[in-house]
Amino acid sequence: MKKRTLIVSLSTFLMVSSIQVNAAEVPDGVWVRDGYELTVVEDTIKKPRFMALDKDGVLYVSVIAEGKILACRDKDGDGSYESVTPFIEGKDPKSRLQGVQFRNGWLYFAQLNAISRAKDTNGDGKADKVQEILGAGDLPTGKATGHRWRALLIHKGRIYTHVGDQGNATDEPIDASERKKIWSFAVDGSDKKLFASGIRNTEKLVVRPGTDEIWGVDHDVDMMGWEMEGKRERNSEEGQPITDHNPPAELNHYEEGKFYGHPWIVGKMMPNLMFIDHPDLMKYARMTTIPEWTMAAHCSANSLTFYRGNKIPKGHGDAFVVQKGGWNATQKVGYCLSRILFEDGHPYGEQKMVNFLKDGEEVLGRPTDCIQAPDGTILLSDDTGNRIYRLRYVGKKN
Ligand SMILES: [Ca+2]
Ligand SMILES: [Ca+2]
Ligand SMILES: [Ca+2]
Repeated sequence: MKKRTLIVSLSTFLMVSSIQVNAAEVPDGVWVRDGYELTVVEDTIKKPRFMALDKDGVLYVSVIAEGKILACRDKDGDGSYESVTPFIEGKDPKSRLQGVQFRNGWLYFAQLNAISRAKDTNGDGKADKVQEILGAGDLPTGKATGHRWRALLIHKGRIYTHVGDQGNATDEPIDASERKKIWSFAVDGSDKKLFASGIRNTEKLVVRPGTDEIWGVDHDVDMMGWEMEGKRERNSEEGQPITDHNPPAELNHYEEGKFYGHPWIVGKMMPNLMFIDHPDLMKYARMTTIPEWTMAAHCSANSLTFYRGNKIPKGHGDAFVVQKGGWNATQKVGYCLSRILFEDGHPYGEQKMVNFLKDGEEVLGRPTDCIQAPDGTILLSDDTGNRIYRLRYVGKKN
């Protein structure tokens, strides 16, 4: 990590020694779209995952590996966070504490087997009132295998969560398990309802501005062509011309009662090659709702936020998507923040905003989550480079 040289007198050092001096720079080689500025606003958290802001601008960051949610404060208002303290701690890393959302004074958080909410009632910055709303007996989980990150959305009195596939592409009747589905509950945990099905691994659900529409990005299957490509083990030298480019990652508009194809139908109504002889393939195709937008295969579209601000020209209503980069393509793909352009409620184009892949080979970061800050900037976490970045529109340079 490149650090600016800090020259401080001893007295200054003693005065500020309790405050973390945040001086990390963006790694050389990270590409940023013209007119935008990328800065590091936090670099002390190891493996930051998902983020939420409260009404006072406190940034909450989940750290799965440490079973914590950290509260980050920008005490001097310069946009970077010099105070990082635990808000929630002591959770089992295996419980995959990831999804966070702030609503009505509570920080809601999702784990593999629980959805809970927490509040700091005595102003010491740490949660002292924690209520489990849904526990292992209430929350559909299947077993603790496969995709273990539970999406979380609180919207209009309902809690939504997604329970991912227990494997890569599990072929079982749709109603045989509670997996591959979005479930909803009343905010007190009662009234469990199936919302949507045929979804492989959607880690975040968001509402499109001005609507009640629920959207998310779905990681699609790995190794789709391996049987045809003769591959027997990961990263063999035999090549994978089909798998490298298929199937695409999806941006979906999830609607109640709809089916999104997984595992039998991928992308825009293409059969999953693993199930080309499946007797029910056409039945599933006729049921499938296709993605609103598709992204590069194996880019690992991990999370998204809809832009509600007015600081990015024509940005209101566009979706920003983090593509973390995956393991299953021969050439590296993803490792970027992309902007999906919307018009009349539907996507029509995609722009790369930040690229953490240098010369197609060197990985300088793996963006994990993105959210919009009230000042109209975009925050993105990087759980591999261990940074939180801010993307700001600064105007076109001519
Ligand atoms: Ca600051
Ligand atoms: Ca407290
Ligand atoms: Ca799909």
